[in-house]
Amino acid sequence: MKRFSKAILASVALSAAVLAAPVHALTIGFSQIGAESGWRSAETQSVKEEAAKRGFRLKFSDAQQKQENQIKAVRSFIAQGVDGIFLAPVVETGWHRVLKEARDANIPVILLDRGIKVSDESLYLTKISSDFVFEGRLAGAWLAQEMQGYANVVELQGAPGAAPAIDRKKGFGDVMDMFPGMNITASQTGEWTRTKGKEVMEAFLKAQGDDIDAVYAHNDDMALGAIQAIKAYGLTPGKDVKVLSIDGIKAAFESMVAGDLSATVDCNPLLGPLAFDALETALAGGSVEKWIVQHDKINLQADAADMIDDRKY
Ligand code: GYE
Repeated sequence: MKRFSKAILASVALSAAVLAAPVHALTIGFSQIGAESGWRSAETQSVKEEAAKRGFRLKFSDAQQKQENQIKAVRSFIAQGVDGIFLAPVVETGWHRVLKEARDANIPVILLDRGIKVSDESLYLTKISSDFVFEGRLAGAWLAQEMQGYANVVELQGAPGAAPAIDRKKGFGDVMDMFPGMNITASQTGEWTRTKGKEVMEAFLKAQGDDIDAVYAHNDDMALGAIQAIKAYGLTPGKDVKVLSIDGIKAAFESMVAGDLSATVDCNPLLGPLAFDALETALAGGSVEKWIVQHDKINLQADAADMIDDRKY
């Protein structure tokens, strides 16, 4: 009897162990551009938190702003047989070959926060991003009204070749072209960072000084760097020079509360939930829109104090 009960106990224990074994956890490879801005760090955090929440294994790669590192990472994810790839493409071009390798391996690729230029849209499942041309137009419309149609504007562009830099410049320029009194007197990349934004603004001030009425920065980090340069030059941001940017990060709201930054256009970085929703839909055989567009609005200095506690990034 004793031997018999031991056998039963052993088989019960074995089946309990088998039942408790985790179902095959899905794996996602995430090729992130880097950590150049507060916005980018918020996006990374959103994806990592959502992966943990949904029980995905996450393979994360920081490309340090280099496309060749992103291509290497995507190839590595393919070789490891991941179930899906998230790619935040640092520039618009040069993706055809590696995305074809992912498609040939039947691995869905989701573009996060930026678009790419490819002739064959079947190379990626979907793009989850804002409409950067709209953001630029919204920024331009606010500035033209704020300056009553007359201002010398200097522009701090994002990194060359990046979709948001190209499109935010286009959108803003579309509106400036409607106002003969609004002139972009200088435009240069600040590479998305505070340090470079400050450096470029110092050069603008050296060249144009008090003639600068406004600064349009493609992201908050460059705007905050420019504000440091404006103060060091002896001018008062928000009074002598209006500073306007895009992203809507917490530090931008703090700057608006302090009276420095005048306005910032939202650009949602919390794309983790949307990205995993799209992937899970595709893996279950469902269809996904080619562009899951995020809708943005402008945030003004006068409202910042009431809004800052509710900001999610
Ligand atoms: O505006 C900037 C980041 O791709 C929308 O990249 C993103 C941009 C964002 O470096 O802060």
